[in-house]
Amino acid sequence: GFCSSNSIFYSKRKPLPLPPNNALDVTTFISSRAHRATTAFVDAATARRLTYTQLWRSVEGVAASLSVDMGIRKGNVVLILSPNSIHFPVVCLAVMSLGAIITTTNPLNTTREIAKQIADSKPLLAFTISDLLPKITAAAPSLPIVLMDNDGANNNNNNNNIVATLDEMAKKEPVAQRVKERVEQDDTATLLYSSGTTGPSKGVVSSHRNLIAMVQIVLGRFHMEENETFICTVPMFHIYGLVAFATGLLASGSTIVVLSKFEMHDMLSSIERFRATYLPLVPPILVAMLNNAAAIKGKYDITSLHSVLSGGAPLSKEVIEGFVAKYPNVTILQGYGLTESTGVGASTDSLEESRRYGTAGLLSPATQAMIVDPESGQSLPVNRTGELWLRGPTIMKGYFSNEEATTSTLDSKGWLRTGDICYIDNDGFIFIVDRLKELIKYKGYQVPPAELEALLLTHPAILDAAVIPYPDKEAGQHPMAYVVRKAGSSLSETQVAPYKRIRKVAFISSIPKNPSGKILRKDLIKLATSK
Ligand code: AYL
Repeated sequence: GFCSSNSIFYSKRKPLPLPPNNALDVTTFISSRAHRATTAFVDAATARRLTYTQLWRSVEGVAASLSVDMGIRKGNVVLILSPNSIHFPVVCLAVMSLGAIITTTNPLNTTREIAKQIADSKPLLAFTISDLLPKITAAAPSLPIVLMDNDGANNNNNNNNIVATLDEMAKKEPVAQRVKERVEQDDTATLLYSSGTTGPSKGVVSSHRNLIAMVQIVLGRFHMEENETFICTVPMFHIYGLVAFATGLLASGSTIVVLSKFEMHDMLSSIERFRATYLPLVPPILVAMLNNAAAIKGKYDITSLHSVLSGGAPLSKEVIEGFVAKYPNVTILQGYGLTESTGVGASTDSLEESRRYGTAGLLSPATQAMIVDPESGQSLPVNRTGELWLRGPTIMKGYFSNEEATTSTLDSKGWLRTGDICYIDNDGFIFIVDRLKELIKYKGYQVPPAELEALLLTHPAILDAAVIPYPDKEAGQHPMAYVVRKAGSSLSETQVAPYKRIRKVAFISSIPKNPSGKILRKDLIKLATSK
């Protein structure tokens, strides 16, 4: 029978063993599950390998250097601005091992966007690569920088902000007089940025407890009797990539082949070359794989692949069915979650579960749900549609120095409002049917409409504006703007990262709003998609 009481839905997965000792950081938790014999990371471009032994040695060296040479202490924030690389996890793990906080940002972000995040999170130090040096120095002219690539150091010795290279730090003697501070599970570990249900991006405060629980969920999710080889092409700066490739999977001894960014040919040839077995993706890449299935199978040997995971945005029934038909030997799995739930809130575990087409899966272990009617605030039973609320050990502590956003998203009993419209069926499977929150998802990336609206309003010719999602087969959604003009003039689109660019504009005489001034987005979405 279905397990629910007081309209709370409980997880049907095997319960999670959570470590009882309070004094524990996520890095220690992961590294204590030693898998020293195997390869942790492979750089897809150079085939350079990092064994688990080398990984943990580097993490200890970087942590010692952060502590002794740079004075980084518990609670200090450290920024990483980097594409995926085999060094990215080393930086994250070292920072978190000290009880310091890692904040990540999208390398595509503009100087203006990065400056905003720096002003909010106040990092004491940044890790970056030489290609991104101009961006970060423009965003924060006096922020000390560690270079993650050695070539860069030789070519940039006139940049006074560079304090070290990652390579030097990794070689530091770990037994050096590192200042050992006690790290508690409730201490903050990560600060990732998300717009949540409304407004601009905010820092999501996740604790070591949140991440440790997520490590356990990731381990339970991939039944790994044998060693798996994963392809990492989703970004590590995002919660999806971070919980898999910079933390969770390292506790299983998996091998991770790292691509610096997504590129179809590189991804497919890496599967062939490294005999990869497991491929976590966002929906647009699955759509592309489906549309080019014949050419792909003719050109690449991807027979080693047994599972593809789709997460971060909805995947249509048609694409799932098409994918299953075109790649019959590959199990397609679903993952649903939020930055605010520190990753996976629900997932499917087998082809059989995924074949309940359209489901996001069963609740993660130890995770509870309610379906709440947005009108009445009542929790609803099975098969009724409302807003999904989540509770459990992975739910964030709150938004960073933003009491107002925190209290409107997390209630006093620990429930997180996801802003997703869902129902839960008789067997406990979650179906996501719509989004209550403003968020636009372009190729899995977050695009907060409020940021684009604020930007549009800075234009002298614009009186008012509203930004909504516009459906797109390949990208999932595009940002579309409704604009009320003052006088004829052209718009600038270059003040935001390319993934946030408005791809469709319509002019309107006034923006529909409710009496309190809130934009009636649903009316505009209806208007935009009605023709
Ligand atoms: P954020 N189906 C439909 N919508 C989804 C799905 C999905 N499978 N996953 C995420 N979303 C939407 O913070 C939904 O609206 O994290 C949700 O509220 O960038 C929003 O995206 C959250 O966006 C995984 C799988 C982590 C997923 C994730 C979370 C990534 C998205 C690890 O293995």
